[in-house]
Amino acid sequence: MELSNKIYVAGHRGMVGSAVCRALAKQGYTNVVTRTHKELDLLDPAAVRAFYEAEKPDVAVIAAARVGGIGANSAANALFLYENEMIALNTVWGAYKAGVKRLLFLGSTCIYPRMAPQPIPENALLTGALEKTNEGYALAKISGLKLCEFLRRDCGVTYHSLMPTNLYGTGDNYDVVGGHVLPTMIRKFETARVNGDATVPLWGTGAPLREFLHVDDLAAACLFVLNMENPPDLVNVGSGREISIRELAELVKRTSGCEAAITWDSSKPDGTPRKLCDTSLIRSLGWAPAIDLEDGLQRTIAEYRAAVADGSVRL
Ligand code: GFB
Repeated sequence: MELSNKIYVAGHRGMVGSAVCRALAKQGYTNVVTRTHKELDLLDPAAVRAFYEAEKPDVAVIAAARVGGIGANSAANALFLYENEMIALNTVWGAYKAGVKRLLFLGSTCIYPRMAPQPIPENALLTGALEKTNEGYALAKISGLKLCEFLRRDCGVTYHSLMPTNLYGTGDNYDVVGGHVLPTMIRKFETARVNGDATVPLWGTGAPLREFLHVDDLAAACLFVLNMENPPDLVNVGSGREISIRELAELVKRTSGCEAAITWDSSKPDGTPRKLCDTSLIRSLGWAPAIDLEDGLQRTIAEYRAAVADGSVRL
């Protein structure tokens, strides 16, 4: 990418899009185009086409999505499929029709089969059945990445995808019903610490294994692949470190300084048993994460406390 390139970041108010905007600004990119949800409805194909025709960006980064944790996904697979499918098709197809030559599409490692080999290599895609709790989201993201791959092959545009593992960090959503596990744990332990509660209720058995990546590491990976002339179609991004939900709970509890006891509600879903992505491809290309989970967590809890103090916590 050239510093003079006009770069459209879709979803700039979300955790991922805002991290990409911060990383671009830090690297000296000043020509960044954004639209709020109110200004541009990404579910509306005509509006998206008109936006691209008017702005004609050189590069598009698609970080817009309806996202949520296991609770939000499993309660609304239809909505997650519909909205994410529309966002993916409109933003990718619209870019192509307006002559955008370069596009990065962001997905999630839930696109891989539930029982994929671990760590999950990129070529595990479409080799087995998906995890049911987030099947709608996964199907939409698979459509988006396939559309990029087909357009690249058929029409010669450089459209490619990154599949990040579970993310956390600056600008996360702290909704305890629909949110992801890590921000939810931060909020639950912090609330219990402040209130002096005796217990913190968590979901499932604590046995599932997950991998976590700080969103600033993902943003660095986005710029890394965008600066490659010929990036692979599909690249995993992760920390390479697996941790059980039980161990994660102990780590968040310790970092927060909370003394409450943890209780597990096994009527709530565990989701996929294991989801560690194989990051050998991106590492072989020369990228590695810089923020380990302990440091990232400390920083995120400090940011959460500051947001609570000034009333800006995203829910
Ligand atoms: O992050 P999370 O909601 O989603 O949950 P997934 C991860 C694990 O944490 C599950 C457990 O095993 C949950 O049972 N968990 C324990 C909790 N306590 C809690 C809690 O209080 N809240 C939540 N939310 N979980 C999502 C997908 O899967 O990951 C999305 O649904 C997306 O599509 C995203 O791919 C990255 O890791 O299971």
